[in-house]
Amino acid sequence: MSEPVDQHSRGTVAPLKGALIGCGFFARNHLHAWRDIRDVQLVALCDADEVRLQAAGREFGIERLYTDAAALLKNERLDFVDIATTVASHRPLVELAASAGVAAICQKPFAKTLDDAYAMVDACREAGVPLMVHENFRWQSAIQAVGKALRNGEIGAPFWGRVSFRSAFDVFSGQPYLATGERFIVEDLGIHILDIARFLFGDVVRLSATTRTVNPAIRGEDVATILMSHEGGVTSVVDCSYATRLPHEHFPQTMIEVDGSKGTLRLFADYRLQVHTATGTDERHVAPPTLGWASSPWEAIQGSVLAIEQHWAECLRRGVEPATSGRDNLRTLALVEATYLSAREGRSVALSELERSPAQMERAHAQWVAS
Ligand code: NAD
Ligand code: 89V
Repeated sequence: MSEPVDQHSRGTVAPLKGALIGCGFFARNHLHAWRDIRDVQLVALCDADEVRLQAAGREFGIERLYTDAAALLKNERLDFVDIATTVASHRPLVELAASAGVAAICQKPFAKTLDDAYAMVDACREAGVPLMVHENFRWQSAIQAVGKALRNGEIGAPFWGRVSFRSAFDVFSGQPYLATGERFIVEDLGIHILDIARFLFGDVVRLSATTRTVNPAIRGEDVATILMSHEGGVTSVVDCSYATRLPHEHFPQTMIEVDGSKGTLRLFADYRLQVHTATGTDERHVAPPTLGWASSPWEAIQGSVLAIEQHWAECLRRGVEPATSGRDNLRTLALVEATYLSAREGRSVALSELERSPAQMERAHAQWVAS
């Protein structure tokens, strides 16, 4: 993980000016992390809920407060907005930012549908503004360490992998909306685990999935098992559950197994990374960074929020596309849609089925050429 960007304190560049839209449950992590990044200054906050807005403003010492995002974008001179609202407002808010010519970060799930996501990517491309999805799980220090070991060829060419998240942690007390939506684990949590599989093994050609609802108190599915064939030839299993009672609760840790042509890699509980080859077995501790504001058991997620925000600031300054850009996230979102389709219809799904229609592709290409 990169160190905080410190050009501002050296006086070489002006800080990037940002505003946060959405001051709810998860936004506290965004606020703490932005405060840790020295060349970014959050100058304003927005939330439709006046009470939440005032509380966040007081706690983080931010005085310019808005209950309306359009007013925020009209009155403030911003380098970017960070959208941390729930999914229903993502498309209108991203389009609002694009129409104001302001770069945007959007929390996951990026959009309710793939059509909305394509429209958001198009809007930002047409406006010439950068767009990043806050897809933070791949930015956890343990996941980055796994990616680095694979890229370095430590176990040769991977041919099989498993990315696993099994828990019975009560996510509903902090995020009550998770219990009432028609969709749950794949859209909310599986999206991260599918993105990790893409990050480690590349894009997916075909998948087959099952889903189940075990907890009778919720509406959506809380168990999903997905078998995927990746473009480079890796076969992977992504499995997620919020109905799994284990002797030790490891929320929010992701466990990983990878078999390669020269050895095996295992990410065990408590951030123990094991790499085994013919020359021996190496064990590393790949724990999250120690942050003054972190709170158990959220440390790995909180560390990843800081890492993705640092990545955004670096990309914005250098004018390069973030790793989890809107464009990139279309492929993660397609895995979510393919999972639901496969589970619903009881068949395997080729990702090509979810690509844009030829007419849509033609329109997007014409816009791309014109821009
Ligand atoms: P929340 O309901 O606690 O907070 C959302 C806030 O946005 C509310 O205060 C609401 O008033 C405000 N809001 C909604 N629409 C608005 C609009 N149009 N203008 C201004 N304010 C508006 O939700 P949350 O649990 O904080 O989740 C927010 C997002 O973060 C969700 O998309 C969720 O999936 C995501 N999330 C991500 C992670 C992660 O690790 N990446 C973890 C938890 C939640
Ligand atoms: O990351 C998330 O989106 C969260 C949680 C980890 C609780 O599932 O909703």
